[in-house]
Amino acid sequence: MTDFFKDIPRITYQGPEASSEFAFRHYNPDEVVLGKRMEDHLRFAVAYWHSFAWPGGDPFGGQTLDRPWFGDTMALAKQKADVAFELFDLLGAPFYCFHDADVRPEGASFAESLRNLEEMVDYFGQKQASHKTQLLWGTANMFSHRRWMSGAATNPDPDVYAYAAANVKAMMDATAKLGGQNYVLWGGREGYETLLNTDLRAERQHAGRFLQQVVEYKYKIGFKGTILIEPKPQEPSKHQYDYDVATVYGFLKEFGLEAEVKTNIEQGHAILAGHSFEHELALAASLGIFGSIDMNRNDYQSGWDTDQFPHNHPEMALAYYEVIRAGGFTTGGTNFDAKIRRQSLDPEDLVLAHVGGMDTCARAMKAAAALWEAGDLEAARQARYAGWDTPAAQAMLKGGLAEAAARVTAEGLEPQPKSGRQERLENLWNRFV
Ligand code: XUL
Ligand code: CO
Repeated sequence: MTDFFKDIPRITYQGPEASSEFAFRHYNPDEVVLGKRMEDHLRFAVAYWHSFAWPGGDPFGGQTLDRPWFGDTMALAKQKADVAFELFDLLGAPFYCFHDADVRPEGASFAESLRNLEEMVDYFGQKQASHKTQLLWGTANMFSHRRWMSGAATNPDPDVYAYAAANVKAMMDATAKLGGQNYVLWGGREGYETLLNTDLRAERQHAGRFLQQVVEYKYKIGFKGTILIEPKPQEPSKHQYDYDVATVYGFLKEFGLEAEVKTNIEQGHAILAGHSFEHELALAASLGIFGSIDMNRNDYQSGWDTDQFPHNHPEMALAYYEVIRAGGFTTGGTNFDAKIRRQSLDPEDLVLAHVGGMDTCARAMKAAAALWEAGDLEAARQARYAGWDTPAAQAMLKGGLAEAAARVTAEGLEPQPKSGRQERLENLWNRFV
């Protein structure tokens, strides 16, 4: 045991009237909603990078957080892991997620970095064996070190492509060894800064072949998890290739991967792409590529990827409604890709940020589940499209344009506009949140 969280109690469900700050008011892991325990619906994960590796910097200033485990030795990396599992225990979190660079010191060579990673994977394996918390997903950080500045698989330098392959292979091996349920690829610098020096076609071909190699390797090692792509439109690159769900789907189709790869959709990334979170979730579900979510929020005024903890449950209810409509998570879950603010120095801040995030999501999920159970919204949606249930309507989809057009004169069609009832549906929605 470290003493980092000393005197902070284990967080338990105490109901909305709880008097302590250190309590769940809405997240009751054992409460059954839509036939499933809340814990199994939400599948919360803590993100290692924000909570244990981030020093508190912003574009104008450096480290504000002073953590006893900061430093480049294996002993400190293990201390960090000890503290991480203590937080997971306090929260009762079922999952965590990490990048290679979050957990091991960078070595002087790839071989040394790999040895460091493998030692940490063994350490995590021991921790997982004696704790509840398991691995939701692993991923490779191919954006922080200067070698990635012009991209990883899309780098003009083929040696960097090789280095990217080595990193992803190592992290897929690590994820498989730890029983991870997914493997995530977020194309941190897979994009461009200026078209003046960029061959879009070559970079796309290399990214597509790289992803095929990832899928081939998944089968080679018998990894049972899901491969996930995480869309984001910009930041750090000016333009990222995995812009949004629609763009990712087109990319997967081009390289024959649409049945192999799904999406990890992040709230803040959806907003940066000019969409709502629920739009991205609904679109992915409708395309059969919904996998998992990165939960957070951005500051709506600054336009930066500020990765804050969610605290707006009516907004999140719209998202969880789409998760429910999609049939819920299978291998995916709710990963808090969220960090405390750089002024939030205390260990309590780190714990309570997660408590608030988990409560916000639980409240949202319960509201969405109640509306789903009531069925009014789905009934209204079905009624709106009911005209398509007729044989004549279905026949139009089988025949050609001329046959469809012939109905107009043959049946004397004169379409009558019908109300979309938006405000009535919004009022219905508000009765549940
Ligand atoms: C960056 C981001 C990453 C990915 C994993 O915006 O979301 O943390 O989730 O690399
Ligand atoms: Co993310």
